[in-house]
Amino acid sequence: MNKLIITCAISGAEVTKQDNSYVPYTIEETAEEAYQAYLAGAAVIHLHVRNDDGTPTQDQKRYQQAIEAIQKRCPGVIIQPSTGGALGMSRDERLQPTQLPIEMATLDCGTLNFGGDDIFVNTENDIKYFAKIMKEKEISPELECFEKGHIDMVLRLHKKGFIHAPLHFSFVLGVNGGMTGEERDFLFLKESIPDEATFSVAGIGRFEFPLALLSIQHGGHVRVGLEDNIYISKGVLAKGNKELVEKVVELAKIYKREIATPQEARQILNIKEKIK
Ligand code: KMH
Ligand code: ZN
Repeated sequence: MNKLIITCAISGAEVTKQDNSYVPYTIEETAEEAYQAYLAGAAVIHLHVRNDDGTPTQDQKRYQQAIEAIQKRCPGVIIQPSTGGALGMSRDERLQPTQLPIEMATLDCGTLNFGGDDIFVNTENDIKYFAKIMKEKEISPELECFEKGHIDMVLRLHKKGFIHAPLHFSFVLGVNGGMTGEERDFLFLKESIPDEATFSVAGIGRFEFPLALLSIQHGGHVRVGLEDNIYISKGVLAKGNKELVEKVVELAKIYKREIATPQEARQILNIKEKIK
């Protein structure tokens, strides 16, 4: 089978040190968590940045500092900044990291409830706007889909020329307000994308490892990390992103999936290399 790309979502925008003390805030903590994930086998770092007090920010300079620090510690790793940012941010605020010479970024493909009164807004026009900028800047979009309607949106916008191939989907399942992460949900989404598309799965909370295993079994890729899940097993906090990535590496052995290096990940995903 093809090699397995592990993405590590090291920080997110919502999870805090109160939830898990390993959630990185400072540039040094962010670089260290990325480094530990990279050593464990992550080829891609999905990146949100925080101010030192933990508040989420999409500030371009803060991203630049974090990216430089990560590149220094993790030679060749693919850095995938978030354009989702945190709830309530404007389009242009969210898009700031795309001003940097990045290879990949997330593209969130639809609006959804996000628990309580929260809504994560991604209108059709938002998606077109984000996709246009990523196309112009030759940034590979990771197409984050939280439910089936988001896949339909991608396919429609791809047909109309707004979203460019190659299509690389990320099924983010188990968000309170999105699609759940049972096996049937995964299979439905997997069958809904074109054969030539690639996909990764990010299971939220208790869905993280069962979905990782399913994706490994079905030739897909996997995202784990403290953004999505803070536990290594039921009730036991993970001692950092490293443990979560290590667990995926163990799961991969069950189906004899080798782990892709960052360079192999670039080939699999057809990413235009930008780092020196
Ligand atoms: N923080 C969430 C509201 C992304 O990175 O593109 C959005 C998010 C998605 O994390
Ligand atoms: Zn994210």
